[in-house]
Amino acid sequence: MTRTLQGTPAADGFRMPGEFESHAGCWMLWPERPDNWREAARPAQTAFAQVAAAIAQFEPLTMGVSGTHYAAACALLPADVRVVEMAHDDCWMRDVGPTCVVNRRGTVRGVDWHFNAWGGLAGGLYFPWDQDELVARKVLACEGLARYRAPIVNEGGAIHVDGAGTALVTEECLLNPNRNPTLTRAALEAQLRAYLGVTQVIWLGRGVVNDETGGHIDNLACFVRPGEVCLTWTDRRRDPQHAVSRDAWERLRDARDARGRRLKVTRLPMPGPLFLREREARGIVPLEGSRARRAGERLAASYVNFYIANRGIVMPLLDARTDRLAAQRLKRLFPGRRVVGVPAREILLGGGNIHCITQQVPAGTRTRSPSAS
Ligand code: KQY
Repeated sequence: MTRTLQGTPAADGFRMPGEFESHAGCWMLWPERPDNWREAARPAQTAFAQVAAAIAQFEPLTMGVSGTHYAAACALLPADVRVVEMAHDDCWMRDVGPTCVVNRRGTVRGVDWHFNAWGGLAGGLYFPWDQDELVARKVLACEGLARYRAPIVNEGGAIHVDGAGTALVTEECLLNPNRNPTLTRAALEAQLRAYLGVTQVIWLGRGVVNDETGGHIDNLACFVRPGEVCLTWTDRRRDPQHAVSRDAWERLRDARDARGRRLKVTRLPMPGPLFLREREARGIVPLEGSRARRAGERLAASYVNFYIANRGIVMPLLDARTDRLAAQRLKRLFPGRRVVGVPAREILLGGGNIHCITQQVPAGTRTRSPSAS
């Protein structure tokens, strides 16, 4: 069990650190559901195992796996990955895991948002999601970290922070009535201030075209460090993504961060456009109540969906025509880190990418206190 705290992180002197700050480790969940992952999730499991192995080179990695898949997952994962039995509805640890916050003394705590499968019964991706809803609490219990229960629906992929007072979000996602229909923009900002410890929220418009999360920021743009953002970009004017990225670029150009600075914005070329193939669609077993996938539909492919590990970047390889250029840009953006590419089309077919399937636990001086303080 983990201790649930009253109050809020900001009131208690906690803030969400940037992903580029030091980590104690990273958590993932194992892909299993055949209505989202083709061929009984086997190709996705290979891809997830490769991501886990890549991250484990840089920091401790824990994989949550259902009892049914436990032995098979252990056989695919490298020995240095910790495997724990954990029920879940799907495997998007970024969204169902805790958002960790730290204070000046190095104490780490976790925020447990309400989760409704990216839209609940009004456009969500599956039902039920009760096991996903328990994941953050279980991770915090395993880590010995105290928990704040936030009173809003939110996902880790819907927020990025610079760790220095600024949050980056999209209107498409946070203002979607299928998340928190009674909350205004101002009320949502107040919740982000309280639970992330930020003072400035930068609102972009829409997310990546056809992103089934309803426009998560983590597929569109992220902080590289305070004062610096990278943004998914296409020069193809007829591609609907062009207007989306252009609008984001203009908003970022006009924005100021929590310290009043202008942001430096680097454009990361987009792969594709990429589409779901007939053969891939055939391998998915449709289930009533889950989002159907159709051959020919556009995939929300973006290199921005990478994971920042201690001394490393784990990036998705998605398109042989653009992978190298994206990797070069990332190397320039993160000079102190080794860029490792993992073939990630199978993850993309499930609706997200490497950032969406990972969740970091920041380094602290007291991450495992017995009283979960
Ligand atoms: O963008 C993310 N953080 C998660 C993607 C979820 C896709 C669900 N099929």
